[in-house]
Amino acid sequence: MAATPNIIVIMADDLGYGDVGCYGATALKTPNIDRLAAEGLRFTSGYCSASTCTPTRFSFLTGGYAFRQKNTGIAPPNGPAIIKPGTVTVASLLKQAGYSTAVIGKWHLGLGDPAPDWNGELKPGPLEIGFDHCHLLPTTNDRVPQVFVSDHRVPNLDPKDPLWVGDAAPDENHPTGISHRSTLKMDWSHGHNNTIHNGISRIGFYTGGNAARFRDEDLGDEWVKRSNEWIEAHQGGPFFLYFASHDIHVPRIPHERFQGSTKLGFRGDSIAEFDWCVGELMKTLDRLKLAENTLIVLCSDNGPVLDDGYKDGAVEKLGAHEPAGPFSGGKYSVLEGGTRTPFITRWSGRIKPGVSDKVVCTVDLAASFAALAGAALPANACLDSLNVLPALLGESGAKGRDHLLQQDNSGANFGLRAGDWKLVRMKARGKTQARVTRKARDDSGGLHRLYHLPDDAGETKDVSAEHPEKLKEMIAKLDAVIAAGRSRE
Ligand code: NG6
Ligand code: CA
Repeated sequence: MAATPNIIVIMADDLGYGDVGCYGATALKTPNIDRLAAEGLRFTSGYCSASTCTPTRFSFLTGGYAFRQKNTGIAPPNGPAIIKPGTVTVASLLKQAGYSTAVIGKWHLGLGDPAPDWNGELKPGPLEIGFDHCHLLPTTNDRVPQVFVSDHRVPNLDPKDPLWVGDAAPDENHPTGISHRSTLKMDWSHGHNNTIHNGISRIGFYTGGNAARFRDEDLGDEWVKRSNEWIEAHQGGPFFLYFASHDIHVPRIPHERFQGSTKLGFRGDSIAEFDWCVGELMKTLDRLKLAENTLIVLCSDNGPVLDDGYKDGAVEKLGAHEPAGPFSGGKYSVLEGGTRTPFITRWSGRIKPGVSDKVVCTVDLAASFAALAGAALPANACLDSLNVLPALLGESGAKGRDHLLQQDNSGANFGLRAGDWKLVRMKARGKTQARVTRKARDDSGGLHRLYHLPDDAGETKDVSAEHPEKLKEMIAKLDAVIAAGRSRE
């Protein structure tokens, strides 16, 4: 067993705590994720740092909370690279320690400066912040354009059919989800009614690049194929692969072979597809005899949502399934359901299988992997990333975080988890709240609320009146972490 193992971070999109079997789901089966958990460590307090995609991915890569930086909210189709070249990232730290590094899947952190040059060189991007290779879906698949970005280019672009991407329709006859609604193969429910591709209307407009466009149904297969090729080519290691699945984000269009495979509609079928992807990666490691030499971390970029803009049956077919498990809130929320997600580590032969209640977060992976790889963490980088490696590896006596800030997309609402206590601060209300469980929404109640998680995991009973001292202490702690500009010493 090598001291510096390969590392694969498998990040799901919008996967909730209760969406997989080993976290309690009974309405569908996730045999591969369950196997990963059975062979590794399943965290019951594993978090991402934000309840939407872009801020979580920003903080995962940079090791800093996104609310500390401007323009880290959900990135638009023509958004520039959010992480500036030269920034210390989890990838640059590992690269410096001798790792080969790649990101395959959804990016959603912007490309180019001041905007992506779709027909030219797409830089800066991942290759300017520590990745040797990338094969990307540039934003999310409900946003235009439906093309891949491989290293600095859109592959298969025909120069005679240039790709144009914009915020407004190029002309008044441009077909949209509004003008051609009856032709759509999946109808929209809110937003998502601009340019149509593959029978699905999206956010934003584009024309051209037809030879470069992909089919939504093939995304999962593409990520697996490309990842397998890259792992195989770098099997001598050490390597770091960030596998950024688009499942189970909208539009949920799993491959035909998964459509109808669960009772939960396309949302459940996309979970089945994601589970399949996890299984394929595990198979590759087994085939190459790398399981004992590879640390896998499985996590999600935010909690669950049902109707996120398309009529895909997620609401109607939910039945008794609880996407956020026992928690309230979900995507867009600072309640536990927004950021507490499936979080599993596996390193065969090294991590003793089990369950851990230690608090760990995706923002900690940069400092923890640096420690694992023996890379020096500069004093002024990755300021909110704590080295929780012993907890990730399940070492006895290991501590997790003693506190964690959770943010939503506004960057103005916060959760503070500290031990058994949870403080919620709601400054910005009612913009993007999503009801995914049958429990409380987080836009009702006062500015500050206090919950005692062991008795009230669902954050339904504000106990701030009963515990004024604790409330004061938690507010002071939240203010202090924000004001300090960093979490680690
Ligand atoms: C929202 C979109 C939602 C989703 C989200 C980003 C609307 C009404 N809602 O603005 O559909 O795309 O952005 O999701 O357009 S994330 O997981 O990438 O953060
Ligand atoms: Ca997401």
